[in-house]
Amino acid sequence: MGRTARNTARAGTLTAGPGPVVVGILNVTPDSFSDGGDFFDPEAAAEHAAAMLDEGADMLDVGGESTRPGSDPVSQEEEIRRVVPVLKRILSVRPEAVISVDTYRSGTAKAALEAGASLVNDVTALRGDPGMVSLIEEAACPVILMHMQGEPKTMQKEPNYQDVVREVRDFLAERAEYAVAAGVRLENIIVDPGIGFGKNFQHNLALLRNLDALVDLGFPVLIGTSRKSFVERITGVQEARDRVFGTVATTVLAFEQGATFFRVHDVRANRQALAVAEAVLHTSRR
Ligand code: HH2
Repeated sequence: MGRTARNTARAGTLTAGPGPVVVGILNVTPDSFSDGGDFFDPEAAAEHAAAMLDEGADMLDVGGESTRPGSDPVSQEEEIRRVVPVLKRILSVRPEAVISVDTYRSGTAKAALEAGASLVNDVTALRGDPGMVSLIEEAACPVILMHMQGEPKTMQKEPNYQDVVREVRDFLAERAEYAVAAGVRLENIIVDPGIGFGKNFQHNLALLRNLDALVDLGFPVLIGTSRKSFVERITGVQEARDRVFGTVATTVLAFEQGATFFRVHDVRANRQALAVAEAVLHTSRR
């Protein structure tokens, strides 16, 4: 078995397990909302990746394009140029690392999988590129299907729902059905409500309060709340890097409702909180 197949199998183990799975965020971008420019240099990126693994990350999510509200897309060539050297560098020092590539472009996903990535994090849930679903099916790798209303450039202008929880749940169920109809294996699907992606403050809170409705779909649920602006709205903390305590609260609440994957910038804090939450909840179940 080649390295990619081995790492894909390892990613499958994370998907099948009870969790919690801590996903360390690595943005190889000049403009991400909280860490833009910090890890744009491949060496700095690889060092940060190793640090997150040492702090207890189970996997890493590497992205080459910011999808923050108002952001502009980059070209596929540029995205590949940012992501692939970093993947190679991380895997040369940490060959066992499970890495997802945060992209909706099949060309970038293909290049990343060839470089040793194990799964794909698609914020468009396979709507962004018609070639993505067949790539996932052929690679037999896990895929994260995320809900987003609109697109990053304009998504925060006027998010609008009748019933945000029901609409997000129905969307994720439909996207999972689409993937399965195209041959993607059920056990390779992870779903994500897409906190902050075409959602206002109340929408985000409603989703976090009712995550169990998404867990009921039967797929592992990933949650991405890390340092996001709803934490600022609640706490008044303007500096994104300082929103770790608020983020940790969301991690614990989401874990209690059955979320499995936690996409975070601050690995150490979230890992520690999850260890405690896990111990308490497991004890109380006995
Ligand atoms: N959030 C961001 C990016 N990718 N992927 C998933 N599946 N879920 C998320 O919630 C999610 C995501 C935005 O956060 P970040 O990567 O820190 O910022 P930016 O998009 O500015 O790079």
